[in-house]
Amino acid sequence: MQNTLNLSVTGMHCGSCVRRVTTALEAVPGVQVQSVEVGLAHVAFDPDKATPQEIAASINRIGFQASIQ
Ligand code: 9UX
Repeated sequence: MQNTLNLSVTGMHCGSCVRRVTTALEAVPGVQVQSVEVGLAHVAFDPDKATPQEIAASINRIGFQASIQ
């Protein structure tokens, strides 16, 4: 079962940020990155493996501020 999650992300300003956020999200078990652009991330995830809060935390941990939409 896959759920989807949209996150708004502040602190992103360039393509390097996009790569950093993508890498952080891909490291979370159960998460599949659908798209990341400056300010926004869209992922699919297995709710048995990850929670929206954990997914947001993976972004916050590297210095951005993610908000669950
Ligand atoms: Mo771009 Mo992002 O100059 O963490 S790398 S703003």
